[in-house]
Amino acid sequence: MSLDLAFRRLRLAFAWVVMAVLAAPALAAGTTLRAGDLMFSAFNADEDGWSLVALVDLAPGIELYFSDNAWDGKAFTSGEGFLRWTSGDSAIAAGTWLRFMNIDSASRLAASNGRLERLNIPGSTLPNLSQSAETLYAYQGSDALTPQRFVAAIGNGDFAAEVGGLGGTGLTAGRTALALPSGSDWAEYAGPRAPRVAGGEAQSRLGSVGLWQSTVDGDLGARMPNALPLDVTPIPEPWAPLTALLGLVLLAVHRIAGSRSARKPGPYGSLLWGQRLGSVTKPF
Ligand SMILES: [Ca+2]
Ligand SMILES: [Ca+2]
Repeated sequence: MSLDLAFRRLRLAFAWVVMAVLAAPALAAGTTLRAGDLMFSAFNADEDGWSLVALVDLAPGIELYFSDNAWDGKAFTSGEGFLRWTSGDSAIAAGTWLRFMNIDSASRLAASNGRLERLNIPGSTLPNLSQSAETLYAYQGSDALTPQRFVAAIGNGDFAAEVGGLGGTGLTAGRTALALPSGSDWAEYAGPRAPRVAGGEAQSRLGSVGLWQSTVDGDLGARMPNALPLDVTPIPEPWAPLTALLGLVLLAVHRIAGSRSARKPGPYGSLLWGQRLGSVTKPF
């Protein structure tokens, strides 16, 4: 391959990289969620409620299921409950704290955004958070019994198989699934909310139990979670501007070399870097 051709290909490759960086969406959007797009941010077994924080901008019409039944790797066991949340007609900005409260009460059950409802499914009963051996899942699917995308989980039973494991969910403890200390009846993320943190970093922080506060006793049923939004403004990758700058420098050098070659035709003036004396330079 001639030096000229290699140079052209290198310049084209840089152009593609620069365009890809500039065109890449910073955050996911739409009604289909990925693991970690929503993360648990508070858990209250005294109130029977929890909160989630959105790490991406949520389009209107999101549908999400919750269950405190145990997932055995292929299906949910029975005996506990199922809920469905629909986000409504409004978009929800990344960083928003979403609260789900009093889920054990048909009359007081509510959500800070959208609509929360209990589902009557044969074999299931009342959803009710326990302060031990509990796992709570958030997921999307064709119905409550058919999860297709697990989004997040939280539990105080170390995700043991008998209380609800992570097998087959695609969730990872310490990342998209949070294992609270055994016996926790109240817990809340207490780590940084600002300055801004990129979505992936926020997910890592929310999944790190070391950044949570928790208790194993007392009645904290009336305790409100801290709903201060999490600043998840995307931070550009540090290498992106460097890549763009390098591409521009390369382009400028290439054009200068081509210009000099065109102005000084001769046995030496038409040579580019590394070309042997006597080779032919093609203008470009
Ligand atoms: Ca359970
Ligand atoms: Ca339960």
